[in-house]
Parts: sequence; C-alpha cells; structure tokens
Amino acid sequence: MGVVNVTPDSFSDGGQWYGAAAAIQHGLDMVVQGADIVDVGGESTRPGAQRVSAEEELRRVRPVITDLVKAGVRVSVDTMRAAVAEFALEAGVSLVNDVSGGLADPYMPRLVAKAAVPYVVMHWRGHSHDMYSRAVFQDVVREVHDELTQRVDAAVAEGVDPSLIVLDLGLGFSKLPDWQGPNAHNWDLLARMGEVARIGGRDFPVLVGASRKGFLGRLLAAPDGTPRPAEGNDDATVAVTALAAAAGAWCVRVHRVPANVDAVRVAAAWCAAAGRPAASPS
Ligand code: PMM
Repeated sequence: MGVVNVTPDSFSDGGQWYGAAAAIQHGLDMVVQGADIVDVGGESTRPGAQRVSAEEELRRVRPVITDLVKAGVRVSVDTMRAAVAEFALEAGVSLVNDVSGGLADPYMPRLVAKAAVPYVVMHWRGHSHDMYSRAVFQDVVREVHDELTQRVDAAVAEGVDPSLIVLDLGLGFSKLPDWQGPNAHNWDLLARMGEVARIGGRDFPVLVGASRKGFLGRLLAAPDGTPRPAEGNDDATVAVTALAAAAGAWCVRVHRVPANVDAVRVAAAWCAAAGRPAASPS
C-alpha cells in the first residue's frame, strides 16, 4: 500500500503531495512501481496535530480519489470521518482505512457495513493532539489485543462482515518510541502481531504502518541521542517490511514503494522455501 498524504503537515511527507495534480501523479507512479493499493488521506495524524474540518479534508482528497479511481487504481481512503468515507465509497474506493477503528465517528462502521468493502480497524486511543498522554500500558500486547477485540465486536454489531476486517497495530499512535525497556510498545507489537490479531479463534489479516515513523528514528538516533528524521528512515522501513511480510502481515503501508516491493518478494521467496505462507506480491 503506497501512501499519498494530501496534507501540508504530515510528519513523513507533509506538503510534498499537497496539490491535487502532484498527488494524483504520485499515486499513479506508485502503482507502476508495484503498489497494489494507494491510500489517500487528507488529515495529518502526526503527534500533536490539530484536526482539520470535514470540508477541508474533502476538498483535499476529492480530486485525487476521483482521478485515481477513474484511472483504474485500487484506492483506499484514510479517514476517520463517515462523511469523507461516504464520498470516497461513492467515487469507487475499494477499502476504508480508519485509524480510529470506528471510535472517532460512530457512523463509520454502519457505512462500511453497507458498502461491504474491506475495513482497516486500527488500534487508537484518541486524537493526535495529546496522544502520548495515553501511551500508558501494563502489557501492551494484551491491552491492544483487548481494545481491538472491542472494536471488532462493535463493528460486527453494526453489520460489518468479520471476513472483511483488517487489523492494524496502530504503530506510533499512543505508543512510546522506545526500542528497549518496558515501553518498547511498537517493537513488542511487531514481534507479537500474530497474538494481537488472533481474536475469538480467528486470525485477522494485519496491516503494518511503520513507514518513516518516529520509533525507527529513535532506534537509529545519532550518538548524541538526536532521533534520525523521518526521511532518513526508509531503509529501516524496508527492514521492517521484510520481517513483517515473513511474519505473515497482509499489507505494509509505505511511502517509498520500490524497495518495499522487493522486500515483500524476498520474504515471499524465503517463506515459500521454508514451506510457510507469507504476504505474496501480486
Ligand atoms: N499511520 C498514519 C496514517 N494512516 N493508517 C493505518 N492503517 N496505519 C498507520 O499506521 C497509519 C495510517 C500516519 O503516518 P503518515 O503521516 O506517514 O501517513
């Protein structure tokens, strides 16, 4: 899944694809590079971000989604708002990616149920402006599992087909960026993603969104402790992709497609030789 953030302020690529024409071209380029899905979002969720209005979010994503769908691209909409998802579904998107897992807008699950498209339910504890104050866990794997279970139950109660639900660990969202010690939240979740996503006896597909995130920058910090900035974390993202694909992830959400496609291919060949399934490149 290639990311197109139509925002001026995303931490990873803010401003780069803010204009509709640049965003559309970027989406088309990523498909040529091997992306199966292009994820279009119009609201930054970087730590500390303030929300934009629904009108502004729609204004940003409308032309991009419309043109990419028209061009035959499999598009996903990255939104927490049912109104934005409704427009996107009418325009023909194939997947709804809701980083709040249905918590931000109570109308979202019912809308997705009606559309009968895959629904990405991410682990989330609240909006970005103060997300780190909620990054308190005794046992991150158990708590994320239990909170995702509640979101799955709520979505299914609204009519969402469980076979269309994809779970997301919510890397970086209310998770501390440490890479060792009791608060290595993102690493614990990655290492045990299968446990997180096994709910009610069913192994849900997992989407991994590690690309360029702060926990990679923290791992790769300079000797004086300065975290490596987002655009310096592409190689580390590729490493996570290979490991996640080998661990059976369904999808990786990334900013730079080519090297990540290669990593998925490597993992698929490795797992095939070992006689076990991995995410397979299409
Ligand atoms: N991360 C961001 C935005 N959308 N969606 C899913 N499903 N999973 C994620 O981890 C995720 C997401 C924030 O990163 P960005 O600003 O680089 O898009």
